[in-house]
Amino acid sequence: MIGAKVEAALNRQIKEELESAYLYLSMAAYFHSRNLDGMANWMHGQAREEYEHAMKFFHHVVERGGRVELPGLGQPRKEWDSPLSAFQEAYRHEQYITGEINNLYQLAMTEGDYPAVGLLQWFVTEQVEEEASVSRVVEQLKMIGDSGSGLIMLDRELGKRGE
Ligand code: OFO
Repeated sequence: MIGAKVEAALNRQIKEELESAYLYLSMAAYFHSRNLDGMANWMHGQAREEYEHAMKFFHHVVERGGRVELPGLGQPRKEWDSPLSAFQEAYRHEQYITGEINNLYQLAMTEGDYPAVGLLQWFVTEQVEEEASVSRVVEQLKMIGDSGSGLIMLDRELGKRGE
């Protein structure tokens, strides 16, 4: 049986993961509006991963005899100044989520909840990859600067995600 504190914290994280999916979907819509369909594709892939993350927490709570709660999601931002500023926000968001995962890990340790620690260990590792993949795109966009052809090439590459 899951303890009340960890149950509440994992429920909060389900919302965070779904809001992450929502944010990335909003970024996908922004990229479609800029005719950058490859970047939109990359964000759709990201949103799907976030949904899967939410489901990992969801099923953990259910399997441990807890009760999943689904409060309303916040409305994500809709516009960005440039592809770079959108990806920079995605990177900042991942850093924020890493902090949340680390806090959850700490809580699960303090509560002696080892099944949750096991689940969170997966997320600790996943966050390293999440940050690295977004940071890579941010750095490439910085290199591209104002080059339209560079942007189109990167858009093509990011369009291959999930192929
Ligand atoms: Fe769920 O990793 Fe991104 O937010």
